[in-house]
Amino acid sequence: MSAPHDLAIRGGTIVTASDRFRADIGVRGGRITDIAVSIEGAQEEIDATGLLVLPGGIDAHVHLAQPTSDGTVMADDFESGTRSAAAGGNTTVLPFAMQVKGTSLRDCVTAYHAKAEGKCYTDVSFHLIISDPTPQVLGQELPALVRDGYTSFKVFMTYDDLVLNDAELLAVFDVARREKALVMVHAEGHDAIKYMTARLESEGKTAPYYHAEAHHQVAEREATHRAISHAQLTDVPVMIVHVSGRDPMEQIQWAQKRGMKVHAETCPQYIVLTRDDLKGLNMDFEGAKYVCSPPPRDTDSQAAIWEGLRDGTFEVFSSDHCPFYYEGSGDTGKDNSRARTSFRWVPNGIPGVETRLPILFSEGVSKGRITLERFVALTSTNPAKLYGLYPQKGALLVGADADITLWDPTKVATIKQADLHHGSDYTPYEGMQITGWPVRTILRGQTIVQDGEVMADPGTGRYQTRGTSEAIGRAGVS
Ligand code: DUC
Ligand code: ZN
Ligand code: ZN
Repeated sequence: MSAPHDLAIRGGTIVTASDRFRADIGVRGGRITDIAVSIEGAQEEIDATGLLVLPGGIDAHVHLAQPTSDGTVMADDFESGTRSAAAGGNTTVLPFAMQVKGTSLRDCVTAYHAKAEGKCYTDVSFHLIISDPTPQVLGQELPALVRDGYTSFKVFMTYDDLVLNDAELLAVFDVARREKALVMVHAEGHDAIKYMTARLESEGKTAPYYHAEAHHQVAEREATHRAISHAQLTDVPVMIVHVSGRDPMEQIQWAQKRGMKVHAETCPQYIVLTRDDLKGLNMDFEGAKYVCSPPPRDTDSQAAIWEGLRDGTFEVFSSDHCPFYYEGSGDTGKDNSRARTSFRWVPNGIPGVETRLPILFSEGVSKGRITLERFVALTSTNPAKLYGLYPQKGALLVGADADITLWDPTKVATIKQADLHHGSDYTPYEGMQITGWPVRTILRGQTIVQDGEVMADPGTGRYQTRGTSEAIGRAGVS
């Protein structure tokens, strides 16, 4: 008689967003078919004694193979980016299909699918970026794409190539309400950043460090409040992404206390880096390795972000993996000839898809700042709920995809570029001591990474069409 399960995971401690308990898991046909104190035999047996059994990580904010307008090159395509994600304990990532101004949104999505096809180690699903909200885009393309399962999109309040003015933001929010999509907002005030940049440059302050002054927390606070106001006027839920510090967080809490549907995401760089990292060794160019937007702030903001992670202000913890080379070849990296003349030309973004889960686990769970259940909620279950993947993803339930990460809570490691699987030539977290590490990543019942070794072929990951966000539909985000 054939074994009842394809795979049995035995002896581990299952952790969900609300619970932890000792049980075995049975898998058949890529789905969880059994969760019980003891299950029957299987073709493949995994002994998870001493390990945590977690729903696979879902990184809801990554940038892969995104076009740039300045000659710099993104260091990860779908192959290296999802390989790195899998090695870091993730089973699904959500990158952005970015509309290039003057082009059709649908064509951008089609081109992005072509880049991903046959390349992915993890499952993927795309958010959209709306940079050109023409009547055609708002009236036809965007509604059709939402109905096709692209149920979230991002808008920018800064960057010359991407910024939308207030009228455009309101028009996009209105489409989101009508079509039941979740809007993600990059909240930094464009004019304030431009003013600060010009002033700093006129004072000869051009080193990478001054990026952190130009992208001041006040400009983020102002834009966060403006985004919230627009969401209130249009009566639509919003997700404020990559919140960096106390000031914007307080605006979010102000709205949440009044019952507004304002959701928030934060990222590793805001709990373990500060703006001083942008100084490099002595205000030298090495600081460019930490240039991202919004930039890391100070220790008071780090403490505030931890409060927000604990008290539920933040529901999602993503990497904002936006990988560039530091050196690159020719002028394609952060260290390019224009960037040497001013911080304004340093590409904004840092790699982090592989280190997101270990950093939050080590700094959060191992140091007693957050519970294991909260870790799972922030990194898997809530992103699945908020981006329309739940309960197929983000859950250890009978019938869910068998996307599972086995986690060794006692494993001590040091983050080193040499050990990572991404395309970048550096990590901003070099030398960080970590307690707790993912030791096996299982996608739909198949081991894709074990002890840092990639066990699957590119193309194992599949595209996931998504449903409506629970921010719009049901309540229940933990
Ligand atoms: N916004 C992001 O979401 N990622 C990197 C750069 C940026 O500005
Ligand atoms: Zn952004
Ligand atoms: Zn981003």
